[in-house]
Amino acid sequence: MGALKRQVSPWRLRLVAGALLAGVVILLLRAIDLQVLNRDFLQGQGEARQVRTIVEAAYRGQITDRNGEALALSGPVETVWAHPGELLAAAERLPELARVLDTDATALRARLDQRANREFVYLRRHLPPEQARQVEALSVPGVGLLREFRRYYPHGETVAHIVGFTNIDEKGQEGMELAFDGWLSGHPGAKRVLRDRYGRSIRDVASIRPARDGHDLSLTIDQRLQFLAYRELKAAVQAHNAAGGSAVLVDASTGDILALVNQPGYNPNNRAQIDLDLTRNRAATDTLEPGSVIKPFTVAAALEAGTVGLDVILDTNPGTMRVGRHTVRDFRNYGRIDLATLIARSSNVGSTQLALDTPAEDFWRILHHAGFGQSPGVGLPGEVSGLLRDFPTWRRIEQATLGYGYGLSVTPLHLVAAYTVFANDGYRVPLRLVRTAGDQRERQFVMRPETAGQILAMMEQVTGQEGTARQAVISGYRVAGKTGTSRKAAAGGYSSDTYYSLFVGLAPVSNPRFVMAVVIDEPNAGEYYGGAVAAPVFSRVMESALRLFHVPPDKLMEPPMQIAVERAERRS
Ligand code: 59J
Repeated sequence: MGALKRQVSPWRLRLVAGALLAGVVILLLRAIDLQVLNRDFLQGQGEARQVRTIVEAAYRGQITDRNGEALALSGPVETVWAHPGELLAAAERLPELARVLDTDATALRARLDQRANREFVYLRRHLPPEQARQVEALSVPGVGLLREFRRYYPHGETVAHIVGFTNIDEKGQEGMELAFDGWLSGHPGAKRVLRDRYGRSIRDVASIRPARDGHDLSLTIDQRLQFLAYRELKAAVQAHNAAGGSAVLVDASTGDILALVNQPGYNPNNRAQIDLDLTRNRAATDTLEPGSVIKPFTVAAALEAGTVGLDVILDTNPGTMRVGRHTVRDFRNYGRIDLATLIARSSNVGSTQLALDTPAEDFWRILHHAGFGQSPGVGLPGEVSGLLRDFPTWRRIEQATLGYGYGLSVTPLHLVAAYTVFANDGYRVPLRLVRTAGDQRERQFVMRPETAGQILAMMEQVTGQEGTARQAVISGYRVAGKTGTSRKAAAGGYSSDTYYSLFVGLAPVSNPRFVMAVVIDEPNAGEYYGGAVAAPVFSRVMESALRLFHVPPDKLMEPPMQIAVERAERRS
């Protein structure tokens, strides 16, 4: 058919060509805009999906005992995290992921749905490396791994009250972990990494800030003695059905705390089950009225002030003494006694006479310099100062009861620190728990060397035939110390059936090497005298310490033992 040639007018042709040309120009301009002018912005947008800033965990320092034995250390673990959006986009993979993580797929799904518009969510923290490799092998989109550290306490319960523990983020919560958190923790780093679409890091893009590792902390503890003290204290608390107890063993000349234990205890590796009442370091935080273990200071104050001479004979008849409306009682009537007998038998009446005859200021000064009412300065969290009232406020009855250990409050740490005086010619040695601490504090003068030596000799009689603590003896070594049995303070006075049993002592007498305090709280199985309940713990742990440190014996062994040794020597 004859085509009807359509007439295209030249103006129209030009119009179309012009429009096409304009289109090309616009496209070109847009291309230039994208490729050149807006390039950085857009490229950044694209990469934002792949580049992540991640935290680089810092390595937390170890806590060790004095011989380098690890008490707290951090091991590498892997934490699994996810980008909820990306992972939900691959929801069909959730069941296999849940299986490797030991969780329920429905619960996992719910968790992700709840957090769908976040960038980061933990799926499982602190996995062992083998399990983490399984997660990695699945290559599930949106799932990533993060290197972290987990704290382990190889000696568990035995040293828990000293070391303390961290939370899941390795932040110190108790003990040295808390007190030295800054020193141990270091500083976490941050870096930018490029991730592939499975959430795996492919390469580091930039380090924003490198992780700075924490420092190690070396304690004065000897873990071997710590374990022995733990075992003996626990056995005694159990045997006497007691509410609790503490024992502290120190090096007499350096003040180094070699063992410090409390009952009840806890396992720091079971973080989820830690009962806060069990974490208290009673030796540093719990005060008590010390009772008779104060008497050596009462006698010392009387000698120092010149109230009495060394050869004084005190008349304690009839075994009771009235002070105002209060009656001071002895266990039985000791009659006329010298100072050594006062200590050996533990006369409340004799102590009261000395305390009342000594000027308050002189008595106060000895107690104050011995450290009572002041912080022991060990640096344990919650460490308390106890209470010793200033002498100008003392009433007569207070001065009397202070003489046999009531009306002041102390911790076991105070007692062990105070008794270093008798091992160091009258100077108190400050206690320490950290070996790296540079600030060596000065010794405190408390009493003249002669007085300290005289009291030490009296305290040796406590473990003698006539003393209250035959059970503190150690074969081969001379032992000095003081027992105490104190009724616990109760509403409106003193309980008639709950007690603290105490023993504080040192050995060997000829050149004291160790000082130890033992406190048993509410023994409840019949026996409750300090000599029967606390002294045996002292004796067992002290004997181990003397032998472990090869301290030369200073006492002839009892004949049967001597004969056995000689026989053994002849045989070899
Ligand atoms: C005692 C006290 C309480 C406080 C008394 C212990 C007082 C007192 C008010 C009766 C048990 C008891 C301020 S006893 O530690 O004298 O260690 O081997 O608790 O006296 O006036 O049924 N210690 N203990 N006293 N209070 N107030 C003796 C003594 C001591 C022994 C034994 C038996 C008390 C020899 C204690 C021990 O030296």
